[in-house]
Order: sequence, then C-alpha cells, then structure tokens
Amino acid sequence: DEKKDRGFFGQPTGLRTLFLTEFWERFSYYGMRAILLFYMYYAVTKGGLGMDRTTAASIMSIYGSLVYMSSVLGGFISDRLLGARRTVFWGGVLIMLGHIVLSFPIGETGLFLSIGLIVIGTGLLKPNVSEMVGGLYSEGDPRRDSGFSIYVMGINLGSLFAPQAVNSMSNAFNFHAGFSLAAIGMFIGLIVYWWDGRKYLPESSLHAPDPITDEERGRFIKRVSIAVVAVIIIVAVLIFAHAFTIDNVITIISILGIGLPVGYFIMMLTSKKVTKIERSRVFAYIPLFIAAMIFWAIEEQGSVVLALFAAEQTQLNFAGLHLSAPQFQMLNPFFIIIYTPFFAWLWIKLGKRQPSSPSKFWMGLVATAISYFVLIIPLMGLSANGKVSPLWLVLSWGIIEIGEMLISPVGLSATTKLAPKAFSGQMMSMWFLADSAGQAANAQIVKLFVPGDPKNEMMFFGVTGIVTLVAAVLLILCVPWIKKMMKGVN
Ligand code: LEU
Repeated sequence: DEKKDRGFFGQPTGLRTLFLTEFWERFSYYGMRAILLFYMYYAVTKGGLGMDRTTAASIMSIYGSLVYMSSVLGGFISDRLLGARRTVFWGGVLIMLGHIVLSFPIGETGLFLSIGLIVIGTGLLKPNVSEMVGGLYSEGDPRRDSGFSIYVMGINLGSLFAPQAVNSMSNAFNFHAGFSLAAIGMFIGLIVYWWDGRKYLPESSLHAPDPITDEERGRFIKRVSIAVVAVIIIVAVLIFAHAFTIDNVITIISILGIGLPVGYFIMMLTSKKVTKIERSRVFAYIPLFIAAMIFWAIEEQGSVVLALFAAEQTQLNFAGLHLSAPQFQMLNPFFIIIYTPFFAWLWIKLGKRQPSSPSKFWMGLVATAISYFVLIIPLMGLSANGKVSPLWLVLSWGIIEIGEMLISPVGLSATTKLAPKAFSGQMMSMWFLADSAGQAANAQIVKLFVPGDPKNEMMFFGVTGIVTLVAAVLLILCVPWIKKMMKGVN
C-alpha cells in the first residue's frame, strides 16, 4: 500500500538501522576473533600472552560456543523483562566494554574479563537484532525475505572488512591497537543504533512482549540463585581438588553446550502445550539439528584450525603479496557475499522443483566434507618444512561456503516453520544452539590438530571429512522419514 515506509532499498528505514548495527557489531566480533588466537599464543616478546597453542585453540572454540549459548539469556531478557530495543542497546555497551578491556595490556585477566563481557553482550544483542528485523514487517509483507537477505549482507560486509582493518592496526602498532579498533567499531554501531533507532524502530520494540508476572519473578529469582550457587559450589569443589584449570572449565562448558539443546528437545517433546502434529515436527527437526551442529563445527573451525593452518602451514609470501594469517578470515564472508545472489536466483528459478530442506542439508554436508578433503592434496608428499599455496585455503573456503548456502538460511527458515507455537522464541535460540553445540565439541576436537605437522593435518582433515560424509549418508537415508514427520512443512 501507498503508506508503506520504503526508505532503505525499498525496505522500511528501520532496516538501515539494524543493518548498520549488525554490520558494526560483526565488524568488532570478527575483527577481534581474527587476531585473538594469535594474541593468546604468540610469545610475550611478540606482544602475545605466550599461552600454550592447544589451550588457545580450545579457548577460541569454547568462547564461540558461549557467545551463542548466551542467546538463550538474551531471548529471555528481551521477551520477558526489557523488550528488544533496550536489550540490544545494553548488549552493545557490554560488547564495547569487552573490546576496551582488551585494548589495555592487562594480560590474562583482561582476556577472561573481555570474554565474559562479550559473551553476555552478544547474547543480549545478536538474537534480538534479528528478531527486530522480523518485527519491521507486518504479516504477509512480501518484502520480508529480501529484507532478511539484505540484513545478512550487512552481517557479512562487517565480517569482510574487519579482519583486514583490525589486522592492519595490530601489525602497525600492537594487538591492543587492533582490539581498540574493534571497540571503536562497536561504538559507531551503538551511536547509529541510538540515533537512528529512536526515529525508525517500532514503538513496540520498547516493551517486553510477554512481561514476567510477580509470581514468575519470584520463581525466576529463585532459579537464578540456585544456578549461581551451583556454579559457586562447582568452582569451590574444583579449587579444593586442585582441579580448577582452564582445561577442566572448558570440559564442563563443552558438556553444558551439548547438554543444553538435548534438554530443550526433551522439554519440547514432553510438553503438554505441544500438539501431536507439532511433536512430529520437533522429531523431524532432530536430525536436521545434528546435521547443522556438524556443519557449524567445521565452519567455525575456520577461525581456529584453518587460522592455524594459514599461520603455520601456508606460504604467506605469495605472488608478490605479503599475506598475514588473520586476513584469511575474510574468505568466509567474501564467498557468502558473492554466492548469496546466485542462490537467491537459483531457488526462484527452480521454484517447486528445488530440493527439500533435508536434501539441501545433506548436500551441504557433502560440500563441507569436500572442503576438508581438498586440503589433503597439497599435504601429500610435502617435506617437513614445506608450505602449501594459499590458493588451497581459498578453494577450501570456496567449497564450504556452498555448504553454508545450503544449510544456514535453509535451516533458519526450517527452524521457524517447524517450531511448536508455544516454543517459537525458544526454537530461534535452538538455531543458535546448533552452532554453540558444534563449537562446544570443537573445544575438544581442535586440541587434536597440530599445525605444521603434515601427517597430523592429513589425518585431521581426512577423519573429520569422513565423519561428515557418513553423517551426510545417514541423512540421505532419513530424508523420506523426515519429510513424513514434517507434516506438510517443506
Ligand atoms: N556467521 C554467522 C554470523 O555471524 C554465524 C551465526 C549464524 C551462528 O551471523
């Protein structure tokens, strides 16, 4: 109709606000992640923390797991306490503080404090920005899907520029200068969000849609207190047993990261609020969730395993270029940006003939497996000090991002469509938990990777690739069952 706001590429102007907020938030997150691994394990003389490399890799993964695990908290605070608008704002403030902490040379204290702030901050911000994108459109607005595509472009443009910018700062000065650029990015995001948001975001986002009742508040405070006491007891026991080590804490979080989605599934499957048809759809979602978890595990290994591979096993002086390992993190968003229009076109062209969601998932897993298999080729027959061409990493990322096209947007939309009515908000969190659980597993898996040792690397890529391929085959066998259980959703 005539009165519709079309201020941003034909979309509501509020989309510009959310696009820029997520652009800058992802800029800060992926910029920081691109150098964090190296900051942790580089020697103190090179400006690093001199941590053990295996521990550093494991921390990268568990950090990534926690960042998406906390989206459960963010969903709750927004739905029941503060509303999306304020929750996002305070999330952004915590994220900015997290990067500011890393801008100071205060060692491991700064590292863990920053991780805590950014985990909570991202949990508050990320799921609720996405939620608000959906809230810009009334039901049946045909612009909704393209609106989400534009938003995903914002995410990936921020992720694309960040590693280059933050790495340049870090090379020109030191790691802390790099982290301060991430803080500045989040600061710009907050300013845009504040000024633009006042004008263009809907009034409804200021209110919690399902505010907590007094009685629930009491119960909630009780539960939080129990959780806090439980954490204190666990920490106390570990300290007394002389077992309060980074490794043990990581193992506990790994178990939590995988246990949490299991708990959610049990809750949904046994809930009286879920109808028979809805329960069948939750069952159909389980194999898709496991496939997504495997996919995200390998996709997220890009910032750990492949980052180490870039640093230790790849020619960085190549064709006259002086590359540095963090720059390889640009390949993931780069391929997403160039593939997205092609896949949008493809799905429209195929229309009803396009594969079902579970079929797209197994194809995505096959691409994921191949992206690891190709890395074995240059390692074969490589001498002990030999290095591989960086083009192999370009190829590997070029292939796994085909998998991302087949799993990420498809999975997100399948999640919303398969969600039981009473659990629609929680199902959104489930999608983030697939990534979180994948990285929780990674926190253990990445310890097995020894960069610079071609034999080990071939084993790692080979075994991980074969496991993924087996999962793809199992999924193919499940497709007819999944389709039946989806009860009309496709
Ligand atoms: N790469 C994605 C992002 O940064 C990961 C997410 C879907 C879990 O938005």
